[in-house]
Amino acid sequence: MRRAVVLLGGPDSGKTNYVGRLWPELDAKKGRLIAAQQPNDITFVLEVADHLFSGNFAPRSEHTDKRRDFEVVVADREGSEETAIVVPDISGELWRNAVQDCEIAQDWMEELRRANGALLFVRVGSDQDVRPLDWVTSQKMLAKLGGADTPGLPTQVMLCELVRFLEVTLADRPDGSRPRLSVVVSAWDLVDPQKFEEGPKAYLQREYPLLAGRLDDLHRLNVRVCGLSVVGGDLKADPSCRDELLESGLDGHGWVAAENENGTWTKDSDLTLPVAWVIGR
Ligand SMILES: Nc1nc2c(ncn2[C@@H]2O[C@H](COP(=O)(O)OP(=O)(O)OP(=O)(O)O)[C@@H](O)[C@H]2O)c(=O)[nH]1
Ligand SMILES: [Mg+2]
Repeated sequence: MRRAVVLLGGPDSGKTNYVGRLWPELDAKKGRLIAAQQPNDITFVLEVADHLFSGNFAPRSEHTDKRRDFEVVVADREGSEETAIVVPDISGELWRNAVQDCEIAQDWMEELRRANGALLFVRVGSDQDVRPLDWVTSQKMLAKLGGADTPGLPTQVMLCELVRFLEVTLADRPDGSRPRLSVVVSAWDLVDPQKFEEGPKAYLQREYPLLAGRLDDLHRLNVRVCGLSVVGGDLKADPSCRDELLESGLDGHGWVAAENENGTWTKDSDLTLPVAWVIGR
């Protein structure tokens, strides 16, 4: 069976680094999902993984108008039926343009229709995050600028629109149940212990209240929120995380913050979790 899992999110939201980390995780065969066959062409994924292996985050996919697909056949560890998953990595710039112009290219539209699940990325501490401006102040500012430079589309407005795309396009799952959406708050290693404890849902409520409200009110999609750290720390600011990685490789580095039944959050070392849930039974 072939399933598409769509990866969406604004610029700099962590999509590419996740795809690059997902492959070594599937290949290590320790998580809920394992690679069942060697994929055909994964040059782009290997390139991203190489950055991580050498102790750096992979650079953003700015100005690439080509989508890059990661296709792999997976199974769960009990050796259930194999599922081919296709994870297209499209740059956040293109997603943002699609929202701004109210237009999605035909081939993505078809991909979304075929997909029965998606991962929506939001990142902690991104300088690409666009905040809604105070209306009065921004009017004054715009008047001063002569209206030349309009502020960009606020990130949470863009995210709400992406959720709407998903609502109208994603197909029901083969068993007739609602399509699933994993909302992934990436770079979750950057938050302090208290924020970690409150969890990524509370983070969304505080930082992107419009999006959080929208997610609470979704009837068509089954939503789960998680936090993500692709290597367990910040390779740019934390030399010890980098050294450890260089010494012992990717295996065992990185985690997903998942919600327990009692509402607490814990780290799960299985990085396939957001995808496993989306395609799982
Ligand atoms: N600390 C930390 N930073 C991360 C993590 N994942 C991604 N980042 C940071 O986020 C930046 C953007 O990540 P990308 O994977 O390039 O994001 P993207 O969504 O593919 O961005 P576009 O290609 O522009 O759409 C990286 O360069 C890192 O600086 C993480 O797990 N932890
Ligand atoms: Mg990218």
